Amino acid sequence: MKFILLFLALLLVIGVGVWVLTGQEESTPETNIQTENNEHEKEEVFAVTEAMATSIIRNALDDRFDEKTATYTVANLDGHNGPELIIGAAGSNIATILVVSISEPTGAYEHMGATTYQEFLRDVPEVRDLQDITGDGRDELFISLGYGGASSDVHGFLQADPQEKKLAWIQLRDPNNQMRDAIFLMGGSVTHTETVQVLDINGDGKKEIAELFSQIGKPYDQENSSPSKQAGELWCIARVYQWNGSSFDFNRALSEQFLESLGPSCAI
Ligand SMILES: [Ca+2]
Ligand SMILES: [Ca+2]
Repeated sequence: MKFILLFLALLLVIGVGVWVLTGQEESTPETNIQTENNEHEKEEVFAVTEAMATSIIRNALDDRFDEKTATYTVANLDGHNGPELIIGAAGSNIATILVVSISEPTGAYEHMGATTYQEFLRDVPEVRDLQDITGDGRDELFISLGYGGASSDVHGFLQADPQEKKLAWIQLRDPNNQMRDAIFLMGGSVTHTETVQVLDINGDGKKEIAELFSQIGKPYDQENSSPSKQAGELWCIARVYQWNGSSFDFNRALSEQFLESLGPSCAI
């Protein structure tokens, strides 16, 4: 009798063992498929809905900034792991540009850098263009920092560093050899206009930053340090900045080349 009980107990143990092993074998392929799906999802670029963006803006901005007037642009600044959101917002004399990386289609995000500054004009910053101007394959941010109507507007260039989670102004070396943030305060009037744009002046496939001023009357002494030419009633002044690996440096030869390439009225 004892032997029969032992035999039955043994059968039970073997049975349970086989059932567990079979169950594991069956579940193993499912686990693999699950892992593949997760990996696939990470590489997937998903759509950012307006509701998702609004919710992120509300969470990401602190109470110094007005979330209702905030602007946003969807970008891919790091080349993987889903889209980034570039948010521009302003408060009382203060404005910010911040980048968050949206890691999941649910709207979960990570902070990827921010720059906060005193407002130049009472306006909300907004992305004007995303372009790789440093030639490393990653886009820089060309931002409108404020628009003051016909008389003035402000633009700036920012570089995002996804690894360091930093967002910093691109550095510029001006004609007087001074380093400064790549922020351009453009004045404009009937007698004076200024523009800033990204162009390949010398056709080498790399982008330069070009400033062009035109005004009635000969430039003042200080502005004489930049190449200028007379075009009818107008005087045109050009400043071209070339990337040197860490900053955009004023380049006199390229500035002259740029001026020469312009038509009689200094139009591009
Ligand atoms: Ca770049
Ligand atoms: Ca070039």
